[in-house]
Order: sequence, then C-alpha cells, then structure tokens
Amino acid sequence: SALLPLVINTWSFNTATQRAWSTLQSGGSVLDAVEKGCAQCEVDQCDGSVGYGGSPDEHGETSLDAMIMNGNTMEVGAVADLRRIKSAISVARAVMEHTRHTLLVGESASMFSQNMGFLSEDLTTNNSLSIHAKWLANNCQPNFRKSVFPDPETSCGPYKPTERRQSKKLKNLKQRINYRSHDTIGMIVIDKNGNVAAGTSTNGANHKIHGRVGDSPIVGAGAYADSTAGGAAATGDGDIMMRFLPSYQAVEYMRMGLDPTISCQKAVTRIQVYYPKFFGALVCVNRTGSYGAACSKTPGFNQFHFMVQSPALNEASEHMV
Ligand code: SD4
Repeated sequence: SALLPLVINTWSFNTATQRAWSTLQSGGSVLDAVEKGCAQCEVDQCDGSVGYGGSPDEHGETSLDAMIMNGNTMEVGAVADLRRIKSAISVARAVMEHTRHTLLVGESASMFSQNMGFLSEDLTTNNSLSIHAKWLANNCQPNFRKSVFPDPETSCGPYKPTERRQSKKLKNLKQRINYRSHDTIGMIVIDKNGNVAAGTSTNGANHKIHGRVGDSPIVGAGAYADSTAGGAAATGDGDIMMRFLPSYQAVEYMRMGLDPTISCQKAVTRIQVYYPKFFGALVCVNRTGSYGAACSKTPGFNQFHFMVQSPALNEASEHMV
C-alpha cells in the first residue's frame, strides 16, 4: 500500500513519533519502532504522564504500566505496577522475548528487570513530590475510592472501606478529576510489508490506590495488534476502559471491514452506553494503512490530539478529533 509504512500515536507526543519513524527508516522492525518511540516518551516524561516523576499514587510513589505486542506472532510482553525502573516499555519487551509469560507485576517485575540488567532508580521527582503534597494538603480528594469522604482519616489511605455514603458535593468533585493530567502514550507501527506492532507506556492515574493497574498493560484494552486486521491503542480512564477491551474491539471491527474511524467510534460508543461520562480515546490503523481515531467528547475531554507519520507526509503531523 502507498500509505505504508505508518506510525500513529496518542496525543501530541511528536518526539515519540519521530523516534519511531527514524527507527523504521534506519532498518528497525516495527517492534523496535514501538519500543524506541514509547521509550522516548519515558525519557521526555511526556506530559508528566509517561515515565518517572508523574502520577504519584496515594503513598506518593510513581509506578509504571507498559505493554508491547507483535501482531504477526500475537506475542505480548507487559509490566504493571512496575517500581523503580524507568524504562517500562523495554522491560515489557524483555518479558516478551526472554520469558514464556505475558505480564509481570509489582516488586516481582522490578526484580525481573534488575536480573535483566535494568537500572534500579527512584522514580520520584520534586514535581511528583509536590503533586502528592498538594493532594495531601487538600484532604486527599478527589481520589479513586468509591467510599472517599472529605476527611483525611478515611480518604488519605491506606484503604479502609466505609459504610457512609458519599455526599452530593463530593460526587461533583470526583467528576471534576482532570483526566487530561494522565495521558498515556499508545502507539501502532505498520511497515511496508504489513507487519503490525503496538505498545503503550504510562504512569497511570494521579493519587491512585497503591497497586492500581490501568488498561495500558492489558492486552486488548490499552492496545492490540494483529497483522491480519490492524492495530489500536487507547488512552483515558483505564479503570473503565479495561472493562470493555476497546482496542481489541476496534481491531475486530476493522477485521469485519469497517472504516478505522467508525471502528474507533463504535468501540468508544459501546463504553458510553454504560458510562456516558467516561473519558477516553482510541487510535487505530488497518492492515492497509488507513487510520482513524475517536474520543469520548465528554466535558474536559472533548478534543483528542494524535500524531501520524507516513510517506504521504513530510514530517510527523498532528491530527485532532
Ligand atoms: C490509565 N489509561 O492508567 C491510563 C491513563 C491514560 O490518558 O491514558 N490517561 O488509566
């Protein structure tokens, strides 16, 4: 196809797009391109929401989720709740290439990383400390507990279930969580021979409960790739999105012959049937290199930017839905 090769990724993360593109141009595989592209965002700390120093959990710690998928072999490597290792996407690739497993989590994933030679470092920065301090000073709200109360004793963790019901005021506050403050990179790369790979990397959600894992490292939720159909990747409220496997859904719609934009829209709409207020977006590309995107169009998330690079374009270009 004249549209190939193609790199597409969530948000205006163009250093990632360029890195993936140059990796392909210099003879790298689609997996190399996805890994290098997402790794660039981890180094750049894209929007503070990828890599170290962002989205401190309720204990103030940053943990990372990442995944990479080979759409030819359907192999996947992923890490979730990874601590003290900066290069989550590369650890995910190591899981794929050096183990028979798919997903490693938490401290055990960190141990695996160290055994594979990855450097163990503190992921905390002055910025993440200050985000955490502000949240504590604001009675830890809003956070991710359904039972959260404007009372530090019950809302600052560790988690304690409570019988008390939420006040209306607090419900409104919860709905004002700024999801734009955690923007995952999700990337799909397809080469001129139609090989598809996809990947994600994120530091998740601000003030999450310690141990929380989002959609990004979950196959079919954060991303999906199948060279016989295409690839897709997601960003947004992972706690909701992972209940619907939207990336898998979008790829399956494309397999049925649906247009990529329609495929993304239908996958988003399906979530909105149950959660009209959910925040999220999808990008996808079919096996011939046609791409599309859709976003939830909910308040605070009514525009979604994404990057594309292909031979038809002189340079990585930003698009919006
Ligand atoms: C998560 N999906 O961990 C990620 C966050 C994100 O835009 O994509 N924000 O829920």
